[in-house]
Amino acid sequence: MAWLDWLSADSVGVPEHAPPPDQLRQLVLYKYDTCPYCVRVIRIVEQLELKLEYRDTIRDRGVREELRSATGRGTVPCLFIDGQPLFESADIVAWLQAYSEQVPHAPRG
Ligand SMILES: N[C@@H](CCC(=O)N[C@@H](CS)C(=O)NCC(=O)O)C(=O)O
Repeated sequence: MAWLDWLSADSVGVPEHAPPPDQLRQLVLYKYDTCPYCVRVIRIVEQLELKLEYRDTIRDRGVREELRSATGRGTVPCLFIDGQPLFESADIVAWLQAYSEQVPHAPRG
C-alpha cells in the first residue's frame, strides 16, 4: 500500500479490548511528531475535529517515563481513554472513527 493510501486508509474495526465511550471521556494521546503512526492518528483527530490532550514523549522525557510506568511500554501512539491505554494506530483510528460522535469535540476555529 502506498504511503498516502495507508495514511488515509479506513480502519478495520474496533478491537474488543477497547472501552466503549459510555460516559464522558478524557482522551490523552501520547505521541511524537516524527512518528508516522502518530501522524496517521493525528490526521483522524483533526479530520473529526476531536478534542484531546497531546503528550509528546520526545519533547518531554517525563512524559515518556509516565507512559512507561503506566503501561510498561514506551511505544507511541498510545491513546488513554479515561486512563485506559489503547496501543496500535489502527486500533486507535478504529476507536476514534467508531465513537467520534460520543467524545468531546474541539471548537471550530
Ligand atoms: N504497530 C504500531 C507501531 C508503533 C511504533 O512502532 N511506534 C514507534 C515510533 S514510530 C515507537 O514508539 N517506537 C519506540 C518503542 O517501541 O519503544 C502502531 O501502528 O501503532
